[in-house]
Amino acid sequence: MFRKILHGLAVLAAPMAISMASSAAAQSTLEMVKQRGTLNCGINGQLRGFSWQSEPVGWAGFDVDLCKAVAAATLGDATKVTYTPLTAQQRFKELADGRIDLLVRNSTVTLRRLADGVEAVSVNFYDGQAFVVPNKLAIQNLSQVSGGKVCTVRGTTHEDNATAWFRARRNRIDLVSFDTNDAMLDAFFASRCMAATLDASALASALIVRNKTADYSILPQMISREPLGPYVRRGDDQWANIVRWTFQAMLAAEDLDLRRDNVQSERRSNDPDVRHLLGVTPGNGKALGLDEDWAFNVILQVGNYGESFERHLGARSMLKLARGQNALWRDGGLMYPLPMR
Ligand SMILES: N[C@@H](CCC(=O)N[C@@H](CS)C(=O)NCC(=O)O)C(=O)O
Repeated sequence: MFRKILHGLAVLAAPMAISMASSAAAQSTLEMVKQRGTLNCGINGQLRGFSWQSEPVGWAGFDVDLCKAVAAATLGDATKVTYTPLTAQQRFKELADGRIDLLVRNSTVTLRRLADGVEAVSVNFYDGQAFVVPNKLAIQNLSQVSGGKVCTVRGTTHEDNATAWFRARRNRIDLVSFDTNDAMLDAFFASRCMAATLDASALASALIVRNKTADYSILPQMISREPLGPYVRRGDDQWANIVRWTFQAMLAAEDLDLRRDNVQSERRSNDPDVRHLLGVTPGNGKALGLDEDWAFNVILQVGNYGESFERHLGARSMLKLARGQNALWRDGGLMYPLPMR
């Protein structure tokens, strides 16, 4: 009898032991980042304005700022980031396999990507797919590209979008796909294609970096919506929330006019929204598993959304992109900060 009970216990105990071992091994992403002391962030690396490396600045850009912001929120230090440049094709596998904690790589939020097991937590840039053509071809609108060769990057949303757009108009194009942006642009500027297609922001960046604005034009027609945003691995809700609310803190800071140069003194503000955001009124930090000054660190070290946009993409940058759809909702854009309560 006793042996029977013992046996029964052993049968029960075995799965318990396995599940305890696996829960001890399954550290949360926040714990891993803290233990490592650095955030592993996957970026593009070839896209001036979004993620780009230069001396003596190091990595800089609008996407890089979001990596820095998450490091400031979680580690209190925006410089504690290890950047990994990834191709379009590699990016989601690197995230799913745990080699990066966060992917901020001009990545469109789509149904298939989410259904495939990664999680998009925000839209940090509303974009659309555009086409660039050489001025010498005198192309005025996109249908004139029908039947021609179009250069594109493998593993992007652009291949399907472009094929579908022409097919819907009973036309076709000859897609020529490359693994990297640089290889694609080299081919396009060497006249191997009639047009090249990318996110409009990426096209603007490429023309400026390669000094081609005089001889090439971006056609005004956009064929898709490309809501770009940060991705995290599925299955760690706390981490998803940390990234989501770090981005929201940057938007809320713009709305409340909290900037790098005034956030210190604004800690004495009487505005309840400011006090909640900066952790003077505690609670948000605890809810996310972070120090109460997490958002204060983001704003002090990286700045608000508008500051980041202007620095890397807007008036104060080489790209000189208009805020457009990326303006705050009260200025007619789509950026709508959620309540930080
Ligand atoms: N937003 C699109 C496109 C993203 C993308 O990868 N774009 C190309 C053109 S800018 C790129 O970044 N290429 C760089 C590379 O793969 O090396 C997507 O998520 O699929």
